[in-house]
Amino acid sequence: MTIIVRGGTVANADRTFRADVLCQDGKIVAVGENLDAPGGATVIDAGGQYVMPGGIDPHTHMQLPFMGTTAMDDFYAGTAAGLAGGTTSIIDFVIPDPKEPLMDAYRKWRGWAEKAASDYGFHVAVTWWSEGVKRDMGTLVQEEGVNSFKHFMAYKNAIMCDDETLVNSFKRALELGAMPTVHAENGELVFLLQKEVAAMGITGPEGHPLSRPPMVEAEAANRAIAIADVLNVPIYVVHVSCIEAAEAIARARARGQRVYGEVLAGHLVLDDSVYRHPDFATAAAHVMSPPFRPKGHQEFLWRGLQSGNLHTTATDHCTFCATQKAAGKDDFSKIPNGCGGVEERMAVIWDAGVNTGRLTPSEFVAVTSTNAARLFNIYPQKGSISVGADADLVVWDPQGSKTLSVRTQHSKNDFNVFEGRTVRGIPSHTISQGELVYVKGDLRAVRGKGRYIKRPAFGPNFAAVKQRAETLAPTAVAR
Ligand code: URQ
Ligand code: ZN
Ligand code: ZN
Repeated sequence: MTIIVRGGTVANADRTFRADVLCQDGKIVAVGENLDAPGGATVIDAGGQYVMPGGIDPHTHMQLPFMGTTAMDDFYAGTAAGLAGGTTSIIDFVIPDPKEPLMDAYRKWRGWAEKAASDYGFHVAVTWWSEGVKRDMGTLVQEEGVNSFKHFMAYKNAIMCDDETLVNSFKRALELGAMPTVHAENGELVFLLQKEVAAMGITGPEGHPLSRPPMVEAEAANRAIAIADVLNVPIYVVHVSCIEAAEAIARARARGQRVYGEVLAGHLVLDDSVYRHPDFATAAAHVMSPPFRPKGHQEFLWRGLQSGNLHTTATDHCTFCATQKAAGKDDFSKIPNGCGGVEERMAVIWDAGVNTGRLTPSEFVAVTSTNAARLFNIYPQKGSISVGADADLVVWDPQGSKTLSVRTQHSKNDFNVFEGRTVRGIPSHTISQGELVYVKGDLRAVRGKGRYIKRPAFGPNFAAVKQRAETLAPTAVAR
């Protein structure tokens, strides 16, 4: 298919400029003014609109088996919803059970993802440690194009990993040129606080944030950052939700440490009042970890994105319906943790970020696409409107408006955490692999069209990091 996007303003992370964009055979083949289009090309009039790299959501959990159930949106429904919102790639997670070989889990998730409608990659979680895990990490990097390994510091008695696993896995990641990432909450503190909150007679969703205060996140963020610093390996902190964790990242970066932070659209615009909603289903629908925080935290997260101390935005799309959430009707610690957002992320961040002056259009592109592509080593194949890049684009109508609602979402879930929010700035067209997959409300996602995207290990910069570690290592004292 040949598509020419005419008359728009191209917005890349580095600049915006007037240009047409010609897409052919799944690639961008020309970017420039007054381009000629071969006969039969599909013409999209992008006048008054931006032409941006398709969004990359670096944090989703499609059809995740978790807390005794399975997330509602599978890899087809979830990626189709993403395309409707301008997101053309996701990076999801392979999460082995403790003692499950990483390669077994990886093959299982690869099978599940074959139904995806858009391109996808996988972070692989290290949930236990053995020589076999170490070996599988090597196979995943060298043969399967995985360059990031996740570590859950929360979820005790499930997928939580201890310091021994963190240290061994971070060290292995450095050897392999892979990025360690962390869910930074102290799972032991959560476990104790859940019992203490329950002992106070609090069983409803209002107990969830009480059992996970910001310092529970900050302790883990500081610990993971310190381990990474000692081992001299970069680190990526997912879903940074609070001032204290964002400050930990800023402090480390000010000292020159390679620390990167991710923020969820939900944490940027929602606050903890949702947990005090009188309706259980509404409050429970917002139970995710880390929890939505008191109002003051959001502005600090926005400033983290503005200042470059936080780098990517994501959704942690992991949807559970009311019936599933009701598992925690009498005990908030049993409410499956997770919320949606893969379709709404870009519009929510444009409306609350660009329309308010917090972000320029280029900064918007950086935090919704390009930075994730760079950090996970798929730039400029992804995250760029440039010749040779994949033809993953979104034509963005800054004057378009819609009210976000469960009634119009494409997610299979029965709740929308952004319910009723009217946004200005929405996608008019989404192009994925050079095909028109979304046109002004008409979703044309194709089941199974998505491709697994290999992400190469990091090259010389990582080697330099490793080499520096060796030079810094104390020399043996001759006695
Ligand atoms: O912790 C995560 O990232 C997964 C299990 C999704 N759930 C959540 O509450 N964030
Ligand atoms: Zn998490
Ligand atoms: Zn997650």
